[in-house]
Amino acid sequence: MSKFNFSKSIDACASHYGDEAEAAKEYLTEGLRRALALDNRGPIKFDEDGKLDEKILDAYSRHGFYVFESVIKPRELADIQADIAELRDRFPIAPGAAVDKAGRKAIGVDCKGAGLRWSKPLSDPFGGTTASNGRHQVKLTELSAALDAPEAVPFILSGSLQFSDAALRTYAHPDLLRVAETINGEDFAPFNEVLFIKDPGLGAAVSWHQDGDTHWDNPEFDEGIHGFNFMAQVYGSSPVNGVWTVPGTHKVGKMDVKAMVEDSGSERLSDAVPLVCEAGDVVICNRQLVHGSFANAGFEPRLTINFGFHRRSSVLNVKGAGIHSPSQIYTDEIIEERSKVIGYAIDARSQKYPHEEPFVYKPFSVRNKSFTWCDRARAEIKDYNLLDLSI
Ligand SMILES: O=C(O)CCC(=O)C(=O)O
Repeated sequence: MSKFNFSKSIDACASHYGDEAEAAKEYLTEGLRRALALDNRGPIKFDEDGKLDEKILDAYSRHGFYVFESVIKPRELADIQADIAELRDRFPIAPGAAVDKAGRKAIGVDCKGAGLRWSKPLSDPFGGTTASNGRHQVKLTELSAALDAPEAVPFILSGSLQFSDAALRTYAHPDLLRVAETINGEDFAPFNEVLFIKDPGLGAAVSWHQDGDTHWDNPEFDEGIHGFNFMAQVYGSSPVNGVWTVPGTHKVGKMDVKAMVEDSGSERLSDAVPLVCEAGDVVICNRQLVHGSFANAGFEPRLTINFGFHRRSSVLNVKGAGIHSPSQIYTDEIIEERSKVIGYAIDARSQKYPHEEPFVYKPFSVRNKSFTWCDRARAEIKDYNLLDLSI
């Protein structure tokens, strides 16, 4: 039997869809089967030059995503889970509140950058709105949460590296940064980092969309021009609570998602598959891929540590899209300033895992720049996400 058995959650989730319950159940079940039949999952492998294995690169290019299994080992995973629990204890008690549930100053309350976003349980807050330059073209079905559900639940935490040391350390995972180096070049640049929080019975949907905003009409357009996200799974990811993608759509430019929904006869896009993961797996997901997630009406939690990287040429001297941070032209100086968090993360990771060989980030090593993670550095990265390289 497969290690992935979500039948109880699939039944519970499908039952929220009323007349469409059977269709939802069939879609979730079939999607799981089709996802597991794809040839895009397994451990990270490198060739003798230290580059990502060619077969993995081919599968990533073909489908637009790849599930790297068991990247985060049990010790690190336990550290992340404990850190996230502590972090959540420090969230404001409600939207707009200044204190956490213990009456302490809550995280992010004095930050200028985007911080914690809340949502109505099982809603779709972005679908069919102008949020993020209108990239979520359709509204997904909003489901009814339990009568005792809170009015608003934590949904997305932006600028997450300033709030979670464990997320900061994972950001510098040497294998993941080597993947970023193979795909985006040794001068790769950061993008942005968030946590997606999808608690069972509460987590909201993120309607179908493509992430890129800037280069759709660029004569140099290709499948990698808007970069990729790593999606590290803290508790795993299922057809019910996970992101779904439409494989191959990262290659074909800007898509008409409304037409895709019409062609499929419902929001259940016919060619989509879910990202199916165990805790500790990390997905690499092309930002141009059509993707989204349904409201989590199942029993398993999902929390994704999202962090993306770009090719330098995609951001250097490019005007930002204004989605993740205020729009401006990304000069060399801005990119260098935003990249500091990579240096701090590598040192933070070395302090915790001194026996691991740290990643060497070439843009700093060629200039003999080094970084030390300490209280001063922690203060320095406050609001670092105001410089997210948003394209
Ligand atoms: O994690 C999710 O539910 C949505 C992720 C997503 O849309 C993104 O990373 O762009």
